[in-house]
Amino acid sequence: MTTNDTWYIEHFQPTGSAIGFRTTGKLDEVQSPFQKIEIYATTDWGNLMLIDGAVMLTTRDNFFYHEMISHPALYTHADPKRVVIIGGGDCGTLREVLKHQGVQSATQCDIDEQVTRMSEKYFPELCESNSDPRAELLFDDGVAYMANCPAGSVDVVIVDSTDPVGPAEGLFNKAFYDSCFRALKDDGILVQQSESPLALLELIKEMRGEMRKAGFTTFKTLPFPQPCYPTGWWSVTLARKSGNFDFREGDASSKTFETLYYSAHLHTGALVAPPFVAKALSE
Ligand code: AG3
Repeated sequence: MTTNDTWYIEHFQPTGSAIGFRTTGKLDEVQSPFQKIEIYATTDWGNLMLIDGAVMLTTRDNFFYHEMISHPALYTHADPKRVVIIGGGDCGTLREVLKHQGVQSATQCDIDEQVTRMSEKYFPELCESNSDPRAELLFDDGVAYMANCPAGSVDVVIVDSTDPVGPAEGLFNKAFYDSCFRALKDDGILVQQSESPLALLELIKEMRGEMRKAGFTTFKTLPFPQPCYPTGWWSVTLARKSGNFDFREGDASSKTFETLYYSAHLHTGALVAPPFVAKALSE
């Protein structure tokens, strides 16, 4: 062990813990009108993207998050054709969504074009589906985009945002969920990244509360490992107007595209909340 290694460490105040990476240099930095985006090269994790100091993704482990924010919702919906991604500027979620042949259109609406420009440069594999004719990339305010979506026009809304502070704050409240509810068809699904269930169960409860106020009635929080995020354990929360979270298990088992973490069995497992989570969320 040497003492002069350089590390990027994200300190996480709510849990008094940190996640860090050994870096070999800073590759880029841009201050956009919305946030500061930085890219580091690491010794073991490929490239690392930070937004305002918070780890967004690494080359090595982004697949956990991008697969779990996409496939459970898409295999829960009976026949998803029209998908909207709010945030997601690195395009990793878009790539997973477009693996589903039945999807006819996927619109990604991120407020910050610089996130996509950085991803194209430093995470090109995540952007490989950006030129798919079904993909639409918008750089606009996601709150306004959802508010203007025609009623009943969307099958799945995916909210792939940063933490609920700064530009993403408006994506965690009733007003935004009202728009999602309106835009979704009756059998539609809203799925949102919902932070660490170890650290922020209260936040997940509040999110669900706001979703409930907007009219959603059924909820499911799926935990999964995410080594690069605080506590190493993360979650997505699914919400529906009505209906359960049984999924197209046969289709998921016989899928013809590759995934690194997601599988029908992992999906089944993720539907089982650990007792302390189930208790806190009264599931
Ligand atoms: N979504 C970011 C989740 C928040 C991470 N939080 C943190 N490191 N404090 C990332 C976008 C990936 N498409």
